[in-house]
This record gives sequence, structure tokens and C-alpha cells, in this order.
Amino acid sequence: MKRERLPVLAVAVMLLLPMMPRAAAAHGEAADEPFLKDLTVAFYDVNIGPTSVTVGQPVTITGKLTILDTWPYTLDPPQTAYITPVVPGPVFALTDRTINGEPAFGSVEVEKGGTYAFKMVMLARDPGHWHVHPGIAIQGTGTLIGPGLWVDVAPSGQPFVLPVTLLDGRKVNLETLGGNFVWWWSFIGFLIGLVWMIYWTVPKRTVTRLAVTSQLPVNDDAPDIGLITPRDHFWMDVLAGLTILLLVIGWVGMARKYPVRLPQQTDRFEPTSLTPSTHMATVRSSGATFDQSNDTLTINARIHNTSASPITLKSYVMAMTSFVDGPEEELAKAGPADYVGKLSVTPDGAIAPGETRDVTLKMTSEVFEQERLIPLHDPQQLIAGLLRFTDDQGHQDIVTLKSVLVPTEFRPQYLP
Ligand SMILES: [Cu+2]
Repeated sequence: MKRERLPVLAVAVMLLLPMMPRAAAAHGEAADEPFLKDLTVAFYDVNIGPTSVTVGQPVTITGKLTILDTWPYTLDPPQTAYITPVVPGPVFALTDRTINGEPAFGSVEVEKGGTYAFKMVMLARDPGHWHVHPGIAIQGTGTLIGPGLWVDVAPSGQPFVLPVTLLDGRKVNLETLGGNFVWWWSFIGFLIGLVWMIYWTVPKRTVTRLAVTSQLPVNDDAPDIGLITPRDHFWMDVLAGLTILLLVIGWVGMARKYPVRLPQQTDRFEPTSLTPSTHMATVRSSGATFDQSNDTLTINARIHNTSASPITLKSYVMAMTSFVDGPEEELAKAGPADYVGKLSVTPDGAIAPGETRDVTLKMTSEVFEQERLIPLHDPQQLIAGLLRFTDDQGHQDIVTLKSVLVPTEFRPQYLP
């Protein structure tokens, strides 16, 4: 660029700056429809840390997710899934992932109703203020995300390295391995394509005289009007020859440089679901309401204790949120703070073996609105979540609760 253009460009950028979108303070998952979050997957016990690292240091995401039995019939059934960190671009490098304790290199087979515990370790790659979530990408549906928080990555003064030991024992830095070769090799291929494109568009009349060329029969080269001449055929043969030569050089070069090769490996297995096979309780909802004026979700449920010991309802998990009936310490352990709230259960206390009890669950949180979790005018006014019970021996259970939801108070913009 010429030097005198720089000030002009600078002024233009300065004028445009106020129009640039600001960094979003919230996490911004609200785009998905409520049913896509509530009826599909529930995330809980999520822990992300540490939240302040330097480039090259690890950040670990752990947690559990359950693919709900209420999975909507309008979506493809969940089969192939990929549990993944959801971060803004390649700012972290995933180095380790286990599902139910087994190493999981790629996608896994999942089932409706299945519960999976995940652990992912990633190294901070780029300095910045990044939001980090766990997510599950389900074939045919897309990526559903769990609760997240912000992680600060400070520069370390050293360039990022990703050391990997190869099968022959050599240690390489995956961050830069083969980078120059890939760049230049692709560039040579790009050049051939560029020459071909310019040849047929700039000096030739193929495109610019479309009115004439479109009159010609399909297989007519029309050398008499200079459309495709024998000379053109010659040069195109040269380009095709160069392309084949490039491929041959590539194949021979690869075979000589890397005599020992393995095809890219896949290991797709079916983790055993952690959902308890026998449940402590059966639950049924007799309806739910959402009051928009105070962000309060109320669910009426009938709980029947089918186990031999007293059980206590500890929390309600919906999509990426957890509502906990307990002291502040338990709330702090339930997941990233933005997605955790207090659950009030009335009447509270343990439910005796064989007892059937009607309870009211109440939760108040801005997260319902921020994450667009409540269906307010949808063709199916349904929400679903997990009720988490514990018995007096410390056993845990999760039971799915599906409720029809009626909004009780509309904001003025929804009134006729
Ligand atoms: Cu986020």
C-alpha cells in the first residue's frame, strides 16, 4: 500500500469503530430454541479450571451429561456424538479426553437416556479472555452446550509448543510440524489454478463476449473466431501435465521421506451409560408455570419413593443449569456460577419408602431469560430436566421430569 493512503485508512477505521459490535458480556447461547436445550441434553457437575493460566498451561473440563429420554421426535435420534470443548476458535489445543474413564480420541456411540462422565484437558494456545464450555455435537442435530465460564490466558513470553512423541520415538512440535511444506505445496497448486483462471478470463473472449459464445453449439471449439485455438489446447495440456507431475512428485516424495506410515486412526466405541438401571422414585409433573415478571419457574410434581430407604430431592438440572436445594457450598460445587441457582422444594425433607408426595419446585434466576430456556410461545410448551435424589446411604439417582409449561405473565410486548 502507498504511504499516503495510510492516514485515509486510519480515519476510515476510526469512523467505523463505534459501529463495531461490542464484546458480549453474556455467553450468547440464546440463539437455540428452548426445546433444543431443555428436551435434549442435561449437563451437571461441570467444573472448569483453572480460570487463569499462561500460554502452554492446561485447563481441565470435567462433568457429566445425560441424553434425555424426552429427546424430541423432530430431531434425528442421537447415535453418533462428539464431546468437545466449545471455545472461540483454536485458542486451546485439546490434548486428552476420557469418557467414563476411557480414552476417547474421536466420536463415540451414545444412546437416548445415557449418562456419560467426561474429562477434557486442553493447553492454552492464544492469550486472551476466552469463554469455555463443554459441549456435545450430535450427528444430525448440532452442538448442544453445557455451562461455561471465562478463562484468562496470559502470554508466557514463549511461543506455544505442542510436543508429541512419534511411534519411532522422535519428539516433534505439532504446532509447527510440516507447516512450511504444507503452505508452499498448497501455494504451488494454487498458482496452477490461478494461471488457468487468468488465461481464460483476461485475454480470452470466453466470458466477456458471452453474447457470441453462447450462440455456438456445445462441442464447437470455434477456432475461426478465436474461441478455443489449438494453441489453447497446447497450453492447457501443459497445465494438466504440470498438475499430474505435481501429484507424482508428491506421491514419490512422501513414500521416500516417510517409508513407515499408518492410516489415520479411528476408535469409535460405545461407553457404558452411567444412568442407574433401577430408580429410587417415579415422578410425574402436573404442570409448570413461568412468571416473566420475576423470572420464576414453578413445577408441580408428584414423587413416589419406590426404594427401601428415605430419599431426598437435592437438585433439578435443566439444559446447562442446575438448581440446588442446599447451602451455598453445595451451590458453589454444582457448576459455573452463572448457571447455578437455588431450588426451593415445598414441602421439604426426606420422602419415606413407599410414600407419594406432591411437591412444588420453585427457582428464580435470570439465566432462564439470558439463555432462552423457557418456551413462551412454542408449538410444544414442554420443558424437561433431571431430578437428582440421594438416599440415606449416599446413593444417587437421576429421574427425568417432563412438564407442560404455561407462562403466567406476559411482558407488554407480547400483549395484543
Ligand atoms: Cu460462554
